[in-house]
Amino acid sequence: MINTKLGILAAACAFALAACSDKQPAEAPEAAPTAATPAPAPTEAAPQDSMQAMTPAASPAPATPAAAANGKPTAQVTDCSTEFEGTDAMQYSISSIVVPASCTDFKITLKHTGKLPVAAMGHDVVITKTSDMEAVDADGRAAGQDNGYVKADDPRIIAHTKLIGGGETTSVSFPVSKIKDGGPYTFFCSFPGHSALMKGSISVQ
Ligand SMILES: [Cu+2]
Repeated sequence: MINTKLGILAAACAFALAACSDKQPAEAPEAAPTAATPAPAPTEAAPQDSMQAMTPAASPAPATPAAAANGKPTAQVTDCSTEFEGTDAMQYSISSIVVPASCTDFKITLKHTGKLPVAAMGHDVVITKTSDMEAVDADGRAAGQDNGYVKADDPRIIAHTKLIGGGETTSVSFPVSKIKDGGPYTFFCSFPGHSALMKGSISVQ
C-alpha cells in the first residue's frame, strides 16, 4: 500500500509539478486519477502469485512447470518437499526450486538414477547464497571425498545432503526461514567439477 501511494505521489509530481510544489492538498486528487491506471497492477498481481505458489501443493502434477534457460523444468513441489534426479551424465533433472512461503520446513530428496559409483559420479545437493557457491565448492573439493566434498561445519552452507552414487537416494530438510531473505540462493553438487552443470536457483515465493 505504501509503495502504491508513493507511486501515485511520484506520478502525481511528474504529471503535475505545480500541484506538488504548491503543496495544495486539493490538487492531489485531480492528479491521482492519471496515475491510478498503472498503480493497481502490482496490487492485483500479488494474489495471482500467491495462487500460483499454492497450486503445486494442491495438485501433484502442475501441468506446465516453467522451463528455465537450459530447458529443464522447475522442481515439482508437494507438501513442502520436492524430489529430483541426478544422472550419470552429470545433470540434475531440474534447474530451479521454488519453495512455497507457507512452508516452515522444506525437504529435498535427490535420487541418483545412474549406475556409476560415488567415487566416479557422486552427487549431492548443497545450498548456499549464490555469492558463496564458488568458495564453498572449492573448500568442499579440498575436504575430499571422505567428507563428501563438504567442509565440516561450514557456516555458509544452509543445508546439504550426503554424497551418493548410482541407485542411491538421499534427503535433507531445512527451515525455510534460512532462505527467505538475503538471497539469491543456489543449490549445487559439490563433487569436483560438477557445479559447472549441476546447479540451480532456490527461492521462496
Ligand atoms: Cu554431482
